[in-house]
Amino acid sequence: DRPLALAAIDLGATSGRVMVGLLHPSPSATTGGGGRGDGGHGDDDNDDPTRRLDLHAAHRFENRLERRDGHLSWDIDALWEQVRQGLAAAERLAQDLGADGIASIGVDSWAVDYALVGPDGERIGEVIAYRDDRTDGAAESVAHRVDVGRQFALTGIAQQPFNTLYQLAVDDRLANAPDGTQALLVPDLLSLLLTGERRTELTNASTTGMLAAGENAWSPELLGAAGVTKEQFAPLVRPGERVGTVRSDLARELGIGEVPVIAVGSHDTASAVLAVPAAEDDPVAFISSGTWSLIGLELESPVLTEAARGAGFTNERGVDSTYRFLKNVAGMWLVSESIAQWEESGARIDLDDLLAAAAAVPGDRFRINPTDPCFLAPGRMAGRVADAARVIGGDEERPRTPAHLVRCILESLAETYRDELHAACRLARRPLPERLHVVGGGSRNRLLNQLTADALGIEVVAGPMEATALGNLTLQARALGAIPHRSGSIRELVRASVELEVFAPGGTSASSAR
Ligand code: LFR
Repeated sequence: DRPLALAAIDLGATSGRVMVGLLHPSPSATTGGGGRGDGGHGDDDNDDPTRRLDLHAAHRFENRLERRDGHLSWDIDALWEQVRQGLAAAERLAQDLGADGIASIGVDSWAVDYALVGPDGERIGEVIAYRDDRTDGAAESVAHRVDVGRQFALTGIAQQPFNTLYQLAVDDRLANAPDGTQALLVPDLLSLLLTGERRTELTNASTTGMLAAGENAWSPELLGAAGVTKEQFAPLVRPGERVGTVRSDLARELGIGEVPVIAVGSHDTASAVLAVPAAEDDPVAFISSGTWSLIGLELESPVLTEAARGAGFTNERGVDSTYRFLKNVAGMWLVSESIAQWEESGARIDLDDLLAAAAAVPGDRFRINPTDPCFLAPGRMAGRVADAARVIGGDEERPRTPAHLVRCILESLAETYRDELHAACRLARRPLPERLHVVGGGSRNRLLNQLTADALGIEVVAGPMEATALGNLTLQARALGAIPHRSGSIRELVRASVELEVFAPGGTSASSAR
């Protein structure tokens, strides 16, 4: 029996990747368990706790913000070219690994950003990035139409300057666009390029700030506040449903099959939290740690109170009707943008060396507030962090070296995680959970994990690092019927597939056996 290979297209703000997930047939199926010779599709005989999904990188590439037509934008044509190369590489890799090629594809990326697509399917203009300053003042003017309390009560989404709602409200291209033009979120644009089908995936749709809380429908009032109609969006699709099939000309060109494109949690954070290796039930406490640190609780219903709004919390849709009650905290962005500044002035910085140096310098000297929107824009980050740093100990006025500055960032993050997790629990009326799961690229940061465990006084479970790709792939596996469609099956598969490291308060860490 051959393994089943699935491809995840996973785009982050600083890098993208096409990953292959390889799901081996259940051992019982290969020993001739009878009637299971199809590689494990479509029946509950696949409910085998020893099954694993192995991750293989087919293609990695950089992504960066660029100024185009006067706005910070994404080079979407370059990303599409990398995705195509990645899919061709994924097919070859899948075959080398003994599979029949890739059996399906799923796409996820950062949230909120969109392309305008004309009725002919051509993109209109650039994909402007959420860190662009065109939204300065937009939230305030939308608030004159629908006040902020009502916006939150209707959607559960925090009023962040970059929400699609505010981007659309100031998008002057819409007025001149031909009839039939639609806004497609970035993963939905890629799914359109792959299949020719237009859909709006639900988890990412929630980040627009226009989806009605608790419903799979737009809020007419907020569409109106943004100056758009529901016809300017493609029909909603739930994660796990099929978007379409890869266009035959594209399949031929890339040497891949005409395989299904499956809607996954196309908001990267939705896929990452799906792959939190939790055995516990609601509420699961998590940090999805990458460019941003998204910290909060996974819940079965949104928290729509005025107190939650006032505290800056949001209720984003998750896979399987879950809600992520969370706060956006500037995460590794603070470090990566500081490194960019040092490198511009000629330094060569290795992240691991920098983190080791940060661990070696004294702590408790400086603090910043990593939830302050002043850190949203790119540029001169090390300087801005040093300017913002408050002295809390020692006799230096400013963090002097990269190591001191990074130490300040990480200690500030750990304390913010503590405060925000406590706030989330208070607002959702839940006790502090026994452990906090940290997933994503930032979960490799051992100093930060330890500082977080110490600040919170609870266990920090670090990993998987590639949670977003794993959430994307495991949902495809379930949609194809290769793992059972029951609650918990995805997280079980993740737990069987990854190694985790546990950080206990007070300084000892332990690796888990698989
Ligand atoms: C993380 C993320 C966050 C979202 C921000 C902007 O990559 O998707 O969840 O708030 O980027 O899209």
